[in-house]
Amino acid sequence: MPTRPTRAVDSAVPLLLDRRDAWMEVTLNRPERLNALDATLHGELAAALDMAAADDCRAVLITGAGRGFCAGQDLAARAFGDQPPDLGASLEAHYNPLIRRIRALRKPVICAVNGVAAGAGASIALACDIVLAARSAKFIQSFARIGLVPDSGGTFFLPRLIGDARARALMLLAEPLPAETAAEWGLIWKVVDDAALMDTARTMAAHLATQPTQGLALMKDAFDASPGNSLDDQLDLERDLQRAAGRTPDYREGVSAFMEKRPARFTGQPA
Ligand code: LHQ
Repeated sequence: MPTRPTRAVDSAVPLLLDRRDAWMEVTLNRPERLNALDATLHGELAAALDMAAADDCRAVLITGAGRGFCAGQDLAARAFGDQPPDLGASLEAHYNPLIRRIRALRKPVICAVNGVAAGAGASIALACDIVLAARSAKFIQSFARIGLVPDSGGTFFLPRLIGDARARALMLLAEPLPAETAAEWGLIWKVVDDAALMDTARTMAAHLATQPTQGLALMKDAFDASPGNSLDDQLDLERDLQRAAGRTPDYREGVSAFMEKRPARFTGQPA
């Protein structure tokens, strides 16, 4: 998989990978189709995320080239034959593994939504840990416009983030949600001016790459388990996760740095 300068638009390469000091930038790069996903891009994205998982990078930033973030499935790639298509097979083969790969990463994943995020493209953004969006971006649950149901975790993430009433209406009406409203509603972390998006996202990725990576991964475990847990279950889980965090070198370093009144130098190493 080639490594290219991040914002170069070379549509012959559907995914750009840029390994920075201790973090990785992944750019969907089919700008002429608003970075819609076909089988090739899915393959490249899966390989990039596997690389990020195995690599010693400590944060991942996902964004899109051109004026869109991702328009979901490439509809031009879905030829209709005599028989109705099995879209479930497509989810099983590509989309569900993609969402699982993002959620399983043991390092923070930032999404910089540079433009429209539609269909599964919106779900990909919501699967990330921290979502920043350009002020001009919008989120569209566009499935109803083509007779489909929201997928790629959309019906999991949306009601949890913004509540059932707003999630249902967004999905049934397929109306675009401006990035500023998405932030007001708690769908995403923050909106920034378009021109500041990538600097803001990269500064955040560089910061997270200096943080206690193991502790952050354990924190993600707590959030992932929370919706299905009772308070008792969650208290037990926090006990176990804190036990694990307390055994990491970064806990020792964090306390030492505090006591010595100096900045911590976290390594992200496991116990
Ligand atoms: C596209 C696409 C696109 C191809 C823009 N495909 N070319 C999972 C499992 C299996 C199957 C089905 O789906 C799924 C999950 C899904 O993601 S389903 C949802 C699929 N996505 C959509 O329905 C969104 C379709 N796109 C749009 O509604 C609009 O393009 C949005 C609202 C995203 C942006 O609108 P505009 O800003 O007005 O841009 P545009 O429509 O003019 O698009 C620009 C170009 O990108 C255009 O090509 P052209 O050659 O005319 O310039 C579009 O055809 C192309 N494009 N989305 N998904």
